[in-house]
Amino acid sequence: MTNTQVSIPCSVMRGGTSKGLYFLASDLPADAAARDRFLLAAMGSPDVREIDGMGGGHPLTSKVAVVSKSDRPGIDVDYLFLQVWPDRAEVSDQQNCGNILAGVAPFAIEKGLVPAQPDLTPVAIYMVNTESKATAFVETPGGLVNYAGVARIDGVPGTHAPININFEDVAGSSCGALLPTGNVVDLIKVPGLEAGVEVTCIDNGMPVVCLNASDFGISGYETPAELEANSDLKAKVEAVRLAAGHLMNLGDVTNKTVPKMSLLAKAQNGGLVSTRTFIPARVHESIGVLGAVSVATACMLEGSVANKIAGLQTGGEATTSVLVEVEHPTGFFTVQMEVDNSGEQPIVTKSALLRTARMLMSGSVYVPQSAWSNT
Ligand code: NQM
Repeated sequence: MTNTQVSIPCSVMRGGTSKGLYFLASDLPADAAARDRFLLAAMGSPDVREIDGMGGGHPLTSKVAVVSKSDRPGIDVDYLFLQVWPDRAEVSDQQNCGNILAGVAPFAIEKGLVPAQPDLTPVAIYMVNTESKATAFVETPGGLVNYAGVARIDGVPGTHAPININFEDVAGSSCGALLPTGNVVDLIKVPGLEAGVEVTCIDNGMPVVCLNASDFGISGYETPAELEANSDLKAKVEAVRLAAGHLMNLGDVTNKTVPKMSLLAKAQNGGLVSTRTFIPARVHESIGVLGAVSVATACMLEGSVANKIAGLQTGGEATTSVLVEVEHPTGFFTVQMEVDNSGEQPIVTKSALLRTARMLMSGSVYVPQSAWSNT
């Protein structure tokens, strides 16, 4: 604390392929508007470089986790995810984030919200944004969080301790149904695509629109920078997104970070499908966690845009466990899925995946006095 600045406790963590500020809810203003004003100042938003704050000038490094002890039965902690827009004075709670989620369990143990077990500590997390549950497993030898190990995730250099995460019942968590439009495929017509483009709108933890990259005149193997430089493509993708938002029960999504737009192509490196994902203004350097779960689920649904590209045969045994490798600009994202094939369409009953996370800094974040009101 100084005469002109206010500081509050904060940790900086890498969660999966994202990075953000982690707070205890009790340290932040209770009032949402006061909290958001504080977070914008802490991140340095609005400014494309976020130079006067902690943000990294990209949506993937301008994220916040708000964590508190939970009083829900069977749940250890509540996690609220907040996206701070780098270039707009806006904080959004409209989406969840499975990457930042990876840091929540170690943070909760470090901050004493969850007692560490002798070797491995399971942390049951209620994801406030989507009212759904995840369980993360953190190595805690001797009762201390271990960050070192041999687990590798694409998009992050080096190896770290594994954090396995299980999701159950995340279908329809933002849109109300796995297939929010009621269809496996819809046709959307926008300027420049007057004949219509086939889409699969899906929400298995993250609202995603699956598209065939070739329908947009691209290969689907371009780099994120090449895609971001293609203004004609960006305009078409955004027009389809705005139309899809209404069909997916999300209303006007002009200022929302969902749905994500995943342009798919045949896998090139032995995976199931290749992805390039608009999130939605920037292109993801890899793919979001729940975004990958939703794309992988779309691959299972017979006749979907993703299924046709992946060429996946569905059906067979009543319940199967499948390992799905989703390709992205910097490698693979592997999702383990349990699938119930007894109905007309397969149902994903459980998904599990590997992330890593690391505490980078723990201390205080400073904001100008004018950005703080503790109400
Ligand atoms: O889909 C980025 C990320 C995400 C979201 C985004 C995520 C998820 O990679 O669960 O993790 O799609 O905005 O952090």
